[in-house]
Amino acid sequence: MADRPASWRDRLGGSALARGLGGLFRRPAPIDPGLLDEIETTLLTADMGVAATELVIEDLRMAIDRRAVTDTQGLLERLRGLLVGMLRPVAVPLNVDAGPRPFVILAVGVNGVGKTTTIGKLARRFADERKQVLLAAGDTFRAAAVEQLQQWGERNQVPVVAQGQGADSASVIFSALQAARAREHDVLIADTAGRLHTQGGLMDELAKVVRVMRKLDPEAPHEVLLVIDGTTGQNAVNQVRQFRRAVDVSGLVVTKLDGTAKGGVVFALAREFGLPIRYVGLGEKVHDLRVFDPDAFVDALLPPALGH
Ligand SMILES: Nc1nc2c(ncn2[C@@H]2O[C@H](COP(=O)(O)OP(=O)(O)O)[C@@H](O)[C@H]2O)c(=O)[nH]1
Ligand SMILES: [Mg+2]
Repeated sequence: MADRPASWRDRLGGSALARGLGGLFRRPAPIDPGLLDEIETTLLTADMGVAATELVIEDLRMAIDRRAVTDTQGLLERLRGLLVGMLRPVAVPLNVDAGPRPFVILAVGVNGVGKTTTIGKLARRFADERKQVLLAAGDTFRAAAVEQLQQWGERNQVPVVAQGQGADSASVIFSALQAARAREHDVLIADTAGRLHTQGGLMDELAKVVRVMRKLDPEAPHEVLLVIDGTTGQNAVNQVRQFRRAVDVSGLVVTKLDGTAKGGVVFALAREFGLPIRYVGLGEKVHDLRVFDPDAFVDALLPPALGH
C-alpha cells in the first residue's frame, strides 16, 4: 500500500504565503499599526494580485476601525473567513458521474505546467472508483510526452491511445473517442500539446481538436481542464485569458502548490475569473492531486490559532 497521503499543511507550509503569514501572527497581541501593511505586502508578494489583496485589506481595516477586531487572534480569524469566503464559490468539484458516458475531459495548458502528470493522477483516481478510463496521447509534439502518458497508463492499468510523434493531435483524440464509445468507457482524458511554433498555432490546434471531437459527440468535451502552474505568479491570469479565447475552459487545476509556490495565485484566479478550481496538485506522486478544499487550503496557509 502507498504511504498515508501527506496533510495539506505538510505540503503547503513551505509556501511564501504560509511562511509570510506565520511570521506575522506569532502570539495574541493588540494590533500594531504596521500590521495591516505587513499583511498587504505578504499577500502581494505571494501573488494574490492587487484586486484580491485590496479586498482583504479594506475589510480588515474597516473591522479594526469599527473595533470589531481588537487583537491579532481576532484579526487572524477574520482573515481566515475572508480567504475561505473568496475560494468557496470556486470550490465546485468535477462530477463525471453526472455527465454523459464517455465523459470527455480535455486537458489544456502551456508546456511544463503538469498536464500529463495531472492526467496520470486523475486516471488513477477514476480507476480507483472502478471507472473504465481511456487516455489519449494528444500531445504529439514531443515523443517524450507520449511515453510519459504511456508510463502513467501502465503503472495504473489504464489503456492509452497513441500514435507516433508528429501525428495529428486531433486525429489521435478522435480515434480515442471512437474507441471509448465503442468499448463503453466511462471517462476519456485527452492530453494536448502546450507549445507549438506560435501561440496562434497552439490555439488553432485546440479549436480543431474540439471541432473534430464534436463530429462524434456534439456535446464533447464535457470538461475543458486548464492546468495552471501555481508557481507562475501573475502570468497565470494571462494564461487563463488566452486559453479562454480558444476553448471553453470549464475548470482549473492549480499544480505545484507544494514546495515554495507562492499560493496566492489561487486567490487571484478565483477573484478574476470565478472559474471552478477542480483540483490542486500538492506534489508529484499519484495521490498528490486533491479535490480542491478551500477550508483545508486556507487552514494550511494560516498559522494555527494563537496560543494564550
Ligand atoms: N512538485 C510538484 N511537481 C509537479 C506537480 N505536478 C506536476 N509536477 C511536475 O512538473 C513537471 C512537468 O509536468 P508535466 O506533467 O510533464 O507537464 P506538461 O508539460 O504540462 O504535461 C514534472 O516534473 C512533474 O512531475 C505538482 O503538483 N507538484
Ligand atoms: Mg505533457
